[in-house]
Amino acid sequence: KFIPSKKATIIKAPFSGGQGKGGVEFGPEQLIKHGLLEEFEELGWKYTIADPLAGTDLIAQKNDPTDVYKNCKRPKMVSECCEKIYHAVSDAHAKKTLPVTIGGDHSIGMSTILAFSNAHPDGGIIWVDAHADINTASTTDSGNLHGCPVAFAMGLDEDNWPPHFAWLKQITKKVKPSQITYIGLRDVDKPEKKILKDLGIKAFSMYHVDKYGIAEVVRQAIEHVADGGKKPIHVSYDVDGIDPMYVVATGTPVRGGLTLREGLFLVEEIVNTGCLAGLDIVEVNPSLASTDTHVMDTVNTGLSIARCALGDTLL
Ligand code: NNH
Ligand code: MN
Ligand code: MN
Ligand code: MN
Repeated sequence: KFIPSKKATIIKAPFSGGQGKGGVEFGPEQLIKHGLLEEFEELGWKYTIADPLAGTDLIAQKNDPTDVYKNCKRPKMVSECCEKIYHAVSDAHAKKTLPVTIGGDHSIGMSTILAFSNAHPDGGIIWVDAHADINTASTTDSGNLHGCPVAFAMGLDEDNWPPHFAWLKQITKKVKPSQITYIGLRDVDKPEKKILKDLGIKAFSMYHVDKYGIAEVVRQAIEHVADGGKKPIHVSYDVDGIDPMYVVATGTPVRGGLTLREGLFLVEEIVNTGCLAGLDIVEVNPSLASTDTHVMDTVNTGLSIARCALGDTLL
């Protein structure tokens, strides 16, 4: 409905500065190596590839010990890279293509959802994750900005932002709390719980998935953010939303997550509404598994998410 042309822009975001571990920057190349582009072709999509971080010295930036602001780690690096990704995703929307951003860590979500909501002011966001990623610059305990993208996209606690985020401050239309909902939460920090409550953000934790079943949870999520399937939807998919028994190779695995089928079904249901207008697949870290089988389990999960999002179905 919103991308009738079956045209996509694949945005490579080999970014790891939003957290401390190495390896997540290899996510895009691993997914591509194992068949991401062929999936687009097989399912009848045309695509172009954007590489907004090409030419950025990501290794030097990640290792720059001076890049700290209060408790926030690598604000300069995160800000500079996220600005580039913001422009790439905005361009993809302007060309009426489906932006598919491949991480990298989840800090880039601040750019993808902000670009989405500026392109589609009435659109809704479904954030699939074990974590809420809504710590502010002040509440983050880890200092890892991949735990903060939703707060930045909403402009929460702007007064305490590292000064590097001036470009983001200038974007006046921020994501509204009513525009987003979560699926899969099970590891939410105490200050994040307060923010979710204070802002009245609708969230479906694993408790809700167990209690109502994934089909009802997705139905309610689509109802909440997209009027039941009348408005564009962006899915920001942190693969750690799925249980570590399927996805070991990710930076912060949390047990008790979505089954592989629940994690794919929710994408299939969103696609069935015809409303999918943006997608991120993040936190695939091929360096964090001890066997090739485990690496491939995780990479294949990312590929399966993409395939479902592109409308692979037997029906
Ligand atoms: N909430 C924690 C933090 O802010 C963990 C965030 N880690 C994630 N988020 N992987 O998806 O550091
Ligand atoms: Mn996340
Ligand atoms: Mn997570
Ligand atoms: Mn700019």
